[in-house]
Amino acid sequence: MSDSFDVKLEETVYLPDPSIRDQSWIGDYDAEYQRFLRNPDGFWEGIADELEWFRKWDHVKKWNPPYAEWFTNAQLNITHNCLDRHATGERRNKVALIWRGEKEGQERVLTYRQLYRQVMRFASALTKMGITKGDTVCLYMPLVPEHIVALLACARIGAVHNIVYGGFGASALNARIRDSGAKLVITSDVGYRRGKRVALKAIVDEAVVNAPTVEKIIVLRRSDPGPELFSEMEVDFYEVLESGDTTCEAAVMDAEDPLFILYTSGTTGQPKGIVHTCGGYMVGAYYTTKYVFDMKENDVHWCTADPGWITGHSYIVYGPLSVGATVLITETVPDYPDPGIFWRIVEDFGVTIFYTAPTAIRMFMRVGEEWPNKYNLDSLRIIGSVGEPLNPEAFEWYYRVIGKNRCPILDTWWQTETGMHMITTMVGEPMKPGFAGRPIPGVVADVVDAQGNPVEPGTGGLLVIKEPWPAQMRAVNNDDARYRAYWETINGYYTAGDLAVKDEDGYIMVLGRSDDIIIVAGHNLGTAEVESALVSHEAVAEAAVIGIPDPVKGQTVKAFVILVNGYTPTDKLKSDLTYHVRMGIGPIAMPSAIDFVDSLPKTRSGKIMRRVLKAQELGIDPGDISTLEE
Ligand code: 6R9
Repeated sequence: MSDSFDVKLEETVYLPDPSIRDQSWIGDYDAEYQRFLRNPDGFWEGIADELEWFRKWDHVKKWNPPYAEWFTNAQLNITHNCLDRHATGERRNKVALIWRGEKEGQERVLTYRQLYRQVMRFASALTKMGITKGDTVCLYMPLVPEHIVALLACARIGAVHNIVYGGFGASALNARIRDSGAKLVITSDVGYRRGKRVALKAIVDEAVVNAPTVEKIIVLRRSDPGPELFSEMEVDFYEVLESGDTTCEAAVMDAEDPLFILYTSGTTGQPKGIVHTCGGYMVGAYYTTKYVFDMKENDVHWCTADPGWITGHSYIVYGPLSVGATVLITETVPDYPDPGIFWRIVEDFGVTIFYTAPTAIRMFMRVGEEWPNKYNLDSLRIIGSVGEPLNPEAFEWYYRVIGKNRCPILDTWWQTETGMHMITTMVGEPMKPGFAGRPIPGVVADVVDAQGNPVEPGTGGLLVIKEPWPAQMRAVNNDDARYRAYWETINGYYTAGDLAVKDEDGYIMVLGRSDDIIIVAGHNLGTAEVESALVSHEAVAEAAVIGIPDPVKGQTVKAFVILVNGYTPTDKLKSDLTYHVRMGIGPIAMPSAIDFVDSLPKTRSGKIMRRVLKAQELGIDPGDISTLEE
């Protein structure tokens, strides 16, 4: 891990209209932050009290480092707060979910009452199938309302959901099913992407071979005519739904019962199954949705992520629904049928809060402002970014062209592990392009050296969180050592694995990963996962991958490959290997370049020094290479 280093900071400040702060839920950031510092447990208790519990807590938190419990002995069900609370009250006929397909006119709308009833019905049906509290259910679905119904139904009965992004291939899906021990897989015959069908069920068929825990597969049939279901294991989504009773009480969950497992890329070995629990996660997702997005009753919230990522869990589903908002979901990608499609959707549905990734913003910049300028974006109130650093050029473009110099930009830094936003510039506060901002009230973040000492403003270091927070992960599934490593690497602080720098005002700029994770278009990939996909090809003896800068995707994968004796380096082999990675992990992991090499730089202990490859590639100083083998 790198120690501290100097960073040149150039700052521009954008001052929002004072009315934004006056009308915001958060009000005065500094006062709120001080209020939190004076009484952290009291602060979180106040937030938790805004929600409904079946039984309240004995303690706000118990912190036995590195193990945390939040809201001990409290009882709740997150779906009660996302559904019952609204559907049995004044929001019953409020629109909960708007779905827009790829084609204009493909629209579905579900009110809170309708969503509530569908979820209960599906939850009841799952119970009848033998799914009970604590069972794991894997969801591998396109972004359609049934996806949201299925995941909420799991939460309603206390089944632990594991959502796997539909862009992952069979071997990645298999690894996740096996590690989580899923009993049931819920999928769809196809998804639609850029006008083409993506066969999801075919990938599930391959992934469940050698996955002995899987007993049933529920298939949502979207194509017409739908595929036949052959095996005993397979059941139709709507037949299942119809077999359910019209009501289904929410299971009484302990605050510390698991709610979901979500896999994120590990630096070494297999992806890590991050475990989140019911109580603390609910409070964190609710708090940040309401106070960071400043979500109000009439907002139409569009987070362009997929439920397969943490961003989708927290800011498509649990956060906005717990607040009682109207949520837009769509299968649409940003550049099909043309790069104006997102702005057209904003205009058509009157989106007020728009949350996307820097990679999309950079793509929009490249195609030009004539696309957004064709549409009326007056409904927008707040625009956000997540997934990687939002570089100042992209910030400025986003602020001017999309936000019309009027909407605050929320550049939100957080992780699968944190479950909720951690660092941003709260609405109404001065914004600094390139800087995510300051820790939100409730979070204590800092930039430190390898020993844990805070570094001076302008000096780069490691981003850490110093105090526990409710939505923190509780475990890495089946791997306590990897869980402990987060808290035990630097002085008992939570190590995020990111490099960062602070300025004099405490604003934090996130510089990128300090470890072996590559972020392609906002999606995290572990170098190890891509390398093992390459090595699984018969021609590959050894492989190393690095992230190289890409103007649109942030980074892309470059691979260095040593061939097995007897294989010849050809362009054909390059495309075979690219295809092989695509099938194994998915399109996002496909190398943009492959070099055939005779050897790889390694440490004496045999670890590949990707840093050296990277330095060579970028023509920069590789730093300390004393551990490099001959
Ligand atoms: C929410 C999410 C986490 C990693 C994180 C960091 C990068 C996320 C960022 C950002 C700079 C931001 N990251 N948001 N970097 N500025 N606003 O993306 O979770 O998929 O687990 O990725 O993404 O490197 O450590 P996850």
